[in-house]
Amino acid sequence: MLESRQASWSCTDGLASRRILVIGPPGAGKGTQCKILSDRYGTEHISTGELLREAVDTGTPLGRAVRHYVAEGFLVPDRLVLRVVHDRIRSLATRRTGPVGFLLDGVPRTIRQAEALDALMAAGQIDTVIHLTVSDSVVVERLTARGRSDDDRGSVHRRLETYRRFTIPMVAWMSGLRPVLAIDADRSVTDVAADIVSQLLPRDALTQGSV
Ligand code: B4P
Repeated sequence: MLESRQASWSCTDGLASRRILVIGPPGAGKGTQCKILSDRYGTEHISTGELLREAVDTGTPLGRAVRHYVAEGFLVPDRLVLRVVHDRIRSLATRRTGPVGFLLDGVPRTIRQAEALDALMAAGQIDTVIHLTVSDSVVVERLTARGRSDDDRGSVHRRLETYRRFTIPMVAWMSGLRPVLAIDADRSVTDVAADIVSQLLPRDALTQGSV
């Protein structure tokens, strides 16, 4: 279990010490928004999609094990994703002396992943969950325009189906444990980012310009 070094966060460091989960369908803009927040507040960005793609590109044993799942748009088995997340959070915790904050992008996607994350971080250690929502037609439009190797129509439809089958029930389950902040991601990148920031940071911090 990751030690409980962060009882609360302070608005003086904006979002840097907070533990924020960002979930949503493929193409909702999880990576896009996490990059904006990370650049602006220095919060560590941990993207399971990026870590898995890196492993595939460099041909590690993990990469060879997950290549087919990522390319076809299937969920990578929970135990492999959880190992990746566990190792990355551990390595952050050993590199940092202060509170360990992060934006966890694209995980959890199943109830099992959510349970394992809670066990890893101890109760209360995830302080915010952001759920980016967007319609299927917008997802298909964005991803076919992006054209990444796993963005062909078949893969995009499988990813949407997987999201409906596993991630939506996980969001419902998680909502029973902690607040889940639903953000309409069918708006411009800057509007979505402004909405997230205004919901995450206290109004006084925003008006005093301390963030
Ligand atoms: P991800 O890497 O998480 O998926 P993604 O499609 O890149 O989604 P994201 O929401 O980050 O989209 P982005 O910001 O890039 O996962 C890829 C694969 O990894 C999965 O299919 C799965 O196989 C595996 N995987 C990852 N995590 C896993 C887990 N926990 N368990 C099991 N398997 C896992 O935005 C997409 C496009 O839209 C970009 O071109 C962007 O410029 C554009 N865009 C973003 N916001 C916009 C906006 N507001 N307006 C217009 N365009 C926008």
